[in-house]
Amino acid sequence: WKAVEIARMKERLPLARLMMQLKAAQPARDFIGALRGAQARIGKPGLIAEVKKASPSRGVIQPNFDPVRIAQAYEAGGAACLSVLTDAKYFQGSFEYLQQIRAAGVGTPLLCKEFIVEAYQLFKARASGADAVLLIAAVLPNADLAYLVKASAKCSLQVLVEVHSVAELERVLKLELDPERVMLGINNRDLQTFEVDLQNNQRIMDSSAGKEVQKRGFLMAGESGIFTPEHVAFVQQTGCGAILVGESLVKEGDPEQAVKKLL
Ligand code: IGP
Repeated sequence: WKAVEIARMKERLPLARLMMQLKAAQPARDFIGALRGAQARIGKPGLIAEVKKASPSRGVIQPNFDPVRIAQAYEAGGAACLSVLTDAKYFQGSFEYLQQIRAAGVGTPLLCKEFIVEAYQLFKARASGADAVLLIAAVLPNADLAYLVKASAKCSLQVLVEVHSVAELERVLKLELDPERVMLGINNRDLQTFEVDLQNNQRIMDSSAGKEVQKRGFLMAGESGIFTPEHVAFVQQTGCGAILVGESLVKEGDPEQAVKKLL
């Protein structure tokens, strides 16, 4: 195990070099603001469209995967923000996709979709052009969550904190999070069984913790398993002002049309 860890560390850019890249990065964009703006404009949840090649539950979804083409198509279709999977192990993603999309001049704010457990990954995300990062409550104890949220703010990253149960939302509520810099997402896919259940979205939003986060002004996103305009309407009526959609947009040959059809 140690040997594997050491090999992995050696692949890493030394911290000092990464910090130089971080300093040279273009200023971050307002991810949450873009979603709120879209929501106000179209009267529907702001769309975070996901650039996704493969997933553990579905295998390769997009065989001729071209991240820049997909990102540009999502933007042309009217997505408010993009999510880019960078996790290599389970999703065949890459930080290079983020860089390429940013370098191609895509203007919508970008979320780095990575299993983040330490600050190094935040620096890497920002240096690669991300404007926001995902932090998953299920894999982070509250002390780590609090630390990573603070560290994100220090490098100008906004945060999407993901929960998939009422218990996790109650835990997250105990942290003092700022609704201007942090939004919350409800993942309707069970990460153990991969099953999707949109009722989960309703259950969590209707719980007292769900009502409390809405009262505190957090932008809420419904995530996973959203395939039709009816699904969008369902998630919206639970109180979500944003949605995160991957598979149903990537599966279609024409991602621009897919976005237009969904909204
Ligand atoms: C998108 P879908 O079912 O539309 O492809 O789901 C997104 O919600 C999903 O990719 C996701 C995810 C995650 C992936 C949500 N949370 C955490 C990896 C890690």
